[in-house]
Amino acid sequence: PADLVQDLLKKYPTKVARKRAKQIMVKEAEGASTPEMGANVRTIPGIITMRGCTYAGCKGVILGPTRDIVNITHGPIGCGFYSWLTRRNQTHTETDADENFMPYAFSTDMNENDIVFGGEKKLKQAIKEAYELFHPKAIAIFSTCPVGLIGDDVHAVAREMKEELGINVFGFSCEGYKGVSQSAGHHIANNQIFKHVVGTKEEIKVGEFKINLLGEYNIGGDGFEIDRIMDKCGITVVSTFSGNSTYDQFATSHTADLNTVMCHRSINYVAEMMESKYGIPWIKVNFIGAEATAKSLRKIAQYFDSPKLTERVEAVIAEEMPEVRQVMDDVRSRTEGKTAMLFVGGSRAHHYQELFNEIGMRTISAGYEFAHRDDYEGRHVIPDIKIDADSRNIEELEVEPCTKDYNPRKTDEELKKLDEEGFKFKEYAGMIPDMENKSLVIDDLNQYEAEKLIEIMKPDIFCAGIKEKYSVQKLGIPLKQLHNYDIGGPYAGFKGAVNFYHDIDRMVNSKVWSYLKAPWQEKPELSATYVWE
Ligand code: CFM
Ligand code: HCA
Repeated sequence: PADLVQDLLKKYPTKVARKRAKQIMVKEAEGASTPEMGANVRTIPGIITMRGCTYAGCKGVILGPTRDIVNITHGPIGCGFYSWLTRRNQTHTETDADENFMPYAFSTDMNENDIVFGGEKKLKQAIKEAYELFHPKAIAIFSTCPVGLIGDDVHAVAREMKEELGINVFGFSCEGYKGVSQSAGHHIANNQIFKHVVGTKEEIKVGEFKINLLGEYNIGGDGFEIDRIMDKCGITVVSTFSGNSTYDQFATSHTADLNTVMCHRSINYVAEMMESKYGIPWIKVNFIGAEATAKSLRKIAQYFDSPKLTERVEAVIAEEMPEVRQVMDDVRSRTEGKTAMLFVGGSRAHHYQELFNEIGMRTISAGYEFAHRDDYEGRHVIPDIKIDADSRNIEELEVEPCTKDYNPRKTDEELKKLDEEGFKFKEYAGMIPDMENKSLVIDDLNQYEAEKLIEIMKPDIFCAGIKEKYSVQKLGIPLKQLHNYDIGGPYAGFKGAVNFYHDIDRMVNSKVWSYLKAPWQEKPELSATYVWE
């Protein structure tokens, strides 16, 4: 693998190679100390990155899947269009009378005139128009690059409109260039939702075991499958941030007794702030993979420490697993030993390794587009992460315990008991510890390196997004989109695992890929063989 890294870097100018080397790592043997992973730094100009922008992370990712807030993009129409349901997050209203604005793309459609004379008037007009047409509970404004460049004050407009219309109106300074990737957009989104919405309404959903599901965005219906399982277990999901969510779910989320975090990268901020302000502890969970789902359910049951819940969770697992095992074993007979590469976002490159393991497939290389060091190495490295100018750009909220609603959910004795049982709060071990020895970890992979990696390591499947899909498939390697799932999904929970096994089986065992010739197959001088030890 060390030679492989040299191979990947040798075409680069020296300075570029030196920078990229910090973001490429060979997983060392178990127990050996993990070197620092370079992450959350600017992409080198000229490199074709897989990343997206801060606006995409705020508007598209975090607020995109929520249905009854009118989300207005203040900017050119392309930004609004790009972030409009392109991630295939689904939603179901509870009754026909409930609002669902997700099929709409609201935008101020900024043009040259607005850039020269300012866009605030147009923004006010758009907010009024949206209000008159839809009478929503809330309106959110999202800033695109030109907004920050010309200095439109979206927050002043929001305050004025809130006063005038009597509904909640708030803005996001999530200009595309604000951070080094979409990750900055998550943080900006989390801050504003926390400041303007969380804790603003009294309890609506009651139940004995109440949780929030943080960092689950209902791509391909994943959230529906998790809700089905929770329902069966008798666990009440007060709010989901933000798959299939509503304004009232966010507003009442402080009434849950446990925060469970799926995508650590995008939402650990909300989990932390809710703990400080309301005393709600958080745990990391993962519902990608049948075994991981069972483990996460057991962890939730352990937290609530109720024999009734534990019994029910065990009964659900016992009921769901036989079908999963049957398909797992059957598919495994055809997928065992095949290899995968995963280069996705800030959490799925890790989570999906579980599903591949379940059908005997090995992840030989993986990486995130925009995760931070803690997502690679584990949360224990957070105190050592250098805060650079790009991160300092993003507001860090000071959060105090709420005088009205702060309520530690567990007594000291209860915490001690959990601790003795080995129960860990606020823990995320990161992707690298779960990876096989000698696998290759690469942050912010780019087009050039992707092609090179495929040429050398020839995986049986490559997982990434739409920008990578066709260039990879032209190399004769099937590409599974793990952002929008192509047309598949859900992949979460028990039923999702079954769907995934079937889809991967079809892809890695299809003959069609062998008919495609990659450039190095036509010109053997481009060929190389990678030997896995
Ligand atoms: Fe979290 Fe996500 Fe992801 Fe993400 Fe994303 Fe996404 Fe993703 Mo695309 S919040 S980090 S910014 S799990 S949109 S639903 S699929 S890159 S791995
Ligand atoms: C985003 C959204 C995205 C893009 C996916 C892709 C998503 O980053 O703005 O490149 O295919 O999941 O839709 O991550």
